Amino acid sequence: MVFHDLNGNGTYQAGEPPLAGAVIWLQQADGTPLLDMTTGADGLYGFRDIDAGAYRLEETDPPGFTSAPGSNLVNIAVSAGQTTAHDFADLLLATSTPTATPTPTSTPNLGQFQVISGLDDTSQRISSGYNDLSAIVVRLGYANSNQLLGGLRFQDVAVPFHVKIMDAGLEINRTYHQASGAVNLTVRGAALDDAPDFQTLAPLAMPTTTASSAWSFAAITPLGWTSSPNLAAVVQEVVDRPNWQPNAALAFLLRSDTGNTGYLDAVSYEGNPASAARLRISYAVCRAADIDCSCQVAINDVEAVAAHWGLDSGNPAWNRLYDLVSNGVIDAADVAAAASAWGQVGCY
Ligand SMILES: [Ca+2]
Ligand SMILES: [Ca+2]
Ligand SMILES: [Ca+2]
Repeated sequence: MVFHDLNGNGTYQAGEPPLAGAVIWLQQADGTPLLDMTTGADGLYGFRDIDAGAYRLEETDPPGFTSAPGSNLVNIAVSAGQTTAHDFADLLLATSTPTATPTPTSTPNLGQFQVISGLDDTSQRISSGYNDLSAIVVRLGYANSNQLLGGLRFQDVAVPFHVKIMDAGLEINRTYHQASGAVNLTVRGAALDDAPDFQTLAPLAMPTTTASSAWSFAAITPLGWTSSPNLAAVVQEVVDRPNWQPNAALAFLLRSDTGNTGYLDAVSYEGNPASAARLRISYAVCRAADIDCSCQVAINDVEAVAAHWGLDSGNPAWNRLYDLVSNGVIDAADVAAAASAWGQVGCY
């Protein structure tokens, strides 16, 4: 018989319910299958007219049940003219709770920043190079026969290295939008560890991130504060730079798409500091060994550390990310540290 082992002692007691749906295989002693049957509501199974000899019985648990380790496979001896009985004791599977998807973090860290200097916002004409640093607006789009490259720089961006950027957005306060058309921008970050102001390095001279995001404005539409689409990929690329340090400056470059025929104006720091551009970033902090910042330390993280074994800080492929036991070289201690963190889940 197959029964629900209510008290978990492995043997049948009166009152323990029989189980339907268990599949019992009769096998030769070497495991070769001979016969099978599935239990009904009475939980009973049986095989008749078996030659004397050594056999095995194997149970497949009915749905929702499990068995003590090793108890699903038993050796039995059948003697001529005798009946051999074996009961399979099954246990109710613990009600499965939904598998928790690793949650990056329940309360993301949030940083909010604003342009705090007139040298930190500007509009540069792409063909002439004229850099309009001290205007009372940041003009974006097409004007004066030039497509424009806007620059917005934020100081003291208190976002640590090796974090997962969940969301990032620019906000500008539009005061004017020329009626002639939509303004479509491509937003990139300055690919710099600590971007200087736009007098020191004009927007056109700044290297840019590979990641970009489109930001489009319909003509006119309500003016005032306007938020960009999610720029997480752009910000991620900058804070993943091997030498990014928290409280460095982060600059954005807003390039007019070539099809633009009009422009919009956003308030600059010179126009009104309270209405200067803003940046908000929400992020999760990853465990040191969670190399790819997936909020879970998995085999790929251990492999990533191992793949850099032997590198020291003088090597161009060096990244402090892999130097878990910080001594300037990726060695066995770093791989061991990653391996011992394997399985840890979560970000902060
Ligand atoms: Ca300015
Ligand atoms: Ca990971
Ligand atoms: Ca090390």
